[in-house]
Amino acid sequence: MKAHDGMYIDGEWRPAAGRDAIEVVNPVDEQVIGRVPAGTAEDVDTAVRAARAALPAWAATAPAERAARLAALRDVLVACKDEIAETVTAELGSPLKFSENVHAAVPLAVAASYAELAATYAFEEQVGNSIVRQEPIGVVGAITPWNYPLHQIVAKVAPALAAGCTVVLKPAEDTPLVAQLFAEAVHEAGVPAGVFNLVTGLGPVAGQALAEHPDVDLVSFTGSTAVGRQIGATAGAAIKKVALELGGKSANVILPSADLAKAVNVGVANVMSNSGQTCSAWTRMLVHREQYEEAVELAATAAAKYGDRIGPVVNAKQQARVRGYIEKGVAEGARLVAGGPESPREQGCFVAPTVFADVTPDMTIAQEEIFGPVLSILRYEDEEDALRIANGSVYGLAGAVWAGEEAEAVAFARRMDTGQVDINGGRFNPLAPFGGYKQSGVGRELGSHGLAEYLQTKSLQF
Ligand code: TXE
Repeated sequence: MKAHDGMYIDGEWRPAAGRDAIEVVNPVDEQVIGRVPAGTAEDVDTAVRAARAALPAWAATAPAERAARLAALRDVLVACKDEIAETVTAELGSPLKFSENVHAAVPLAVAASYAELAATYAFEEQVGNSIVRQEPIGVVGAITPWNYPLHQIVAKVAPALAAGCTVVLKPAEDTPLVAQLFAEAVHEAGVPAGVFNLVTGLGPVAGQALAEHPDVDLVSFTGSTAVGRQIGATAGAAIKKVALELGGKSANVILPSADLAKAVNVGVANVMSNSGQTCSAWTRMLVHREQYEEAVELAATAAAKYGDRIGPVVNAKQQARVRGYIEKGVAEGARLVAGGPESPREQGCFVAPTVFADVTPDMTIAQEEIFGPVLSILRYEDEEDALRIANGSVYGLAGAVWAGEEAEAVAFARRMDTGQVDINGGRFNPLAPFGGYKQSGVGRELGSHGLAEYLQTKSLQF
């Protein structure tokens, strides 16, 4: 795997301030596949200065010019989509087909959507006797996780650039290689020097330095609730805007009128996809008591078919964490019907696709984000009970409802305290806003709502 030994700052690869490096490990065989520099506060400061210096000119470019750069970026990403998929597979461990169809394909759709939105968005409008302008918020500090490594980057950088902001990105330490590939693509797309900068490094060092930097105007973070809380507190003290995309514990509500087999099978696939490392995964399946045993049997059969084909989780720490949750589920009295704490392979960070039945809403596995291939199936008495269970979470990121008629599912979805609901399966829409209610976060990503996060409003009265 190709790895740069520098930081991408002000349009070029520069040596890092310190000598420390981060080893990138493939979780399938736990071999080191590359090394990237571990950035320090000094690297972050250099990058923020470059972003600040580039801001006035970039903010003043015509939206059509920014749209052209984003379209060029999309084209470069299309040209290297195989390399993107191979890189994500190497550092995240996801099966190559999944990397091609999701990890490489989704960011292309998002980049394309922002190339279009940059050109069509109403950055200025007449309201009565005023002109209301949407102006870039300034220098953005973007901190991203490893679970959808390129998507998370593009979902922040593309709208920031469309808005006229400049960016310093600190990607996850587990998946820095695809971030370096992205920096190369930005360069090739002709984005001016300093508009996008990359500092690789550890969260508590480079990440924290970026989140606390006084010359960063907006911090956009995706990751754990614990770190999000810390970043939110720091930003609050500095009266600085933040966008936080945090954890989830989404409910998949199967109403009695639904096609049960379809709902269960798609539900299991949703949780196992990306080895369960999806913040919006439908990790709580809610089934009516009369259909409960049938659903449990269907889910156990579906999960057993996946075996180790879902790929490993990202690293040994996450593997231990997920296995700890599985052990806790057993200890708290849930019924294990597929998988379990033993790894399906001797080597690598694999976790068996796991299904728990007889899960009650108060159990740890029904409340905390596991971030692994683990499904909890809960029983409900009637629709009101289902709603109470679905909304009985500190999180509110996503969810799903299945019913015989779409209208019935929509009526239920309206009452869910969550930012996004898939109706009878749903399909990804790069223009639909994504983000959380409650402790799942602050702000929205994707589409025009995602662009608006990077803008501030000025009104001129005549
Ligand atoms: O997250 P971290 P981790 C959840 C999921 C997972 C758990 C732990 O439940 O099991 O979090 O994962 C940077 N200041 N999600 O430990 O640490 C870090 O370098 C500034 C959900 O990997 O939050 C990385 O770039 N930055 C989630 C990013 O934060 C800091 C996706 C995320 O890492 C920092 C990932 C600090 N003090 C995990 N500490 C989702 N919402 O999709 C770390 N970072």
